[in-house]
Amino acid sequence: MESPGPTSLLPFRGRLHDARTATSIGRWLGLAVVVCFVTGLVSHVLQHPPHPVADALPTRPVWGYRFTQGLHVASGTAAVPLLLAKLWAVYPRLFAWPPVRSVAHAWERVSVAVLVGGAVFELFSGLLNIVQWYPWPFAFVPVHYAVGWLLVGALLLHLAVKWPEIRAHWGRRSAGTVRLPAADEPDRRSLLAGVAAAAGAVTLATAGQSFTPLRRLDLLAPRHPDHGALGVPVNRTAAAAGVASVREGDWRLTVDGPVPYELSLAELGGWPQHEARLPIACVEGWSVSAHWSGVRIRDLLERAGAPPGARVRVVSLERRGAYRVTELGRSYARDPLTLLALRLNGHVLSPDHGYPARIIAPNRPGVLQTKWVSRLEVL
Ligand SMILES: Nc1nc2c(c(=O)[nH]1)N[C@H]1C(S)=C(S)[C@@H](COP(=O)(O)O)O[C@H]1N2
Ligand SMILES: [Mo]
Repeated sequence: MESPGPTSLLPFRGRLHDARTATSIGRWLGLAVVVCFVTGLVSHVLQHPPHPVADALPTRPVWGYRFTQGLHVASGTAAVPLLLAKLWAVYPRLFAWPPVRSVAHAWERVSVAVLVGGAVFELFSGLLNIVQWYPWPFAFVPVHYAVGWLLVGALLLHLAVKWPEIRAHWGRRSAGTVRLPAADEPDRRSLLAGVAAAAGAVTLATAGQSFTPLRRLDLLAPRHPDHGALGVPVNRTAAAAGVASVREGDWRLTVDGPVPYELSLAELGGWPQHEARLPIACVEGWSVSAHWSGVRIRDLLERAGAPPGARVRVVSLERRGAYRVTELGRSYARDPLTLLALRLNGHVLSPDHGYPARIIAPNRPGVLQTKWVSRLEVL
């Protein structure tokens, strides 16, 4: 047997575990990771805006978050089969001997450990979040976000270290110059076609949760755009949120500001009602467009004597829960499409959709579209 060079995989007898396979799968996986990271950043900024931009978040296009978050979950889902295939292609390197050849090599192995660990963690935690299963003691959002940076850092390092190999195997013709068995090429093509088919299949079977034209194919996603009262899925029901059914006469909207006031539901219904076609776009990837009507937030603020650049705190009837209090920055608060919605798709809100009143705003993560609103506070 030919004596293996330091980076050679030859001592391992299995075929196709070579740099060419790793590069071919790696570029698709890399693309998925980059798309996932960028769209994840968008989601982070919209959900937890840093102070300087909190009042200037873009409210157009109204479907912006629907698009980026759909892409976030779709690229993460497609990355699962790609990551498995990539790990299969490179796993013999785990057993390369000697395990550490130099200080530089030791660092490379550390970076690969971070890369693999980070990628597995991000995809696994993201998938479990989509099905709302949290079998871990930490908060999902901050950890998923922090590990995303770690992963991208390790990926950049990996690309830099592997650049010569990546370049040698990137194009079609370069195969000849790096002396890989030519007989492997048809099998490699079959393998890559299989991996592409797997990634395509999981994407097609889930994309319908946010891309409604594909909803008939939505077989694997936990939410279906057609399931739910009034044609809109429900992420957290009133029962799950511990919100008792609200009796019309008991509910009051309190608006706190320079000129505080209260409104009954009947009084609110007497205000000018505005309509908007806006999506609910959940961070978990599902989204649907819906027809809403209700009172403009900016009208309610004006009556409270709020200055034009005011922000608002929105408080729900919900007693506990991370999403019972949210804030509308200035750009949302003054947007004519931001409503305290009373109706959805032509009907009074259902209890699960936030009866009697909820927030709906353009280009806003679903998690911030607060249901069961009882109070607005001018900030
Ligand atoms: N008060 C309150 N509002 C809430 C939530 C919540 O748990 N509590 N969940 C949010 C989430 S995560 C989403 S995606 C949307 C879903 O709205 P829907 O159930 O009407 O589709 O409501 C949001 N509003
Ligand atoms: Mo959500």
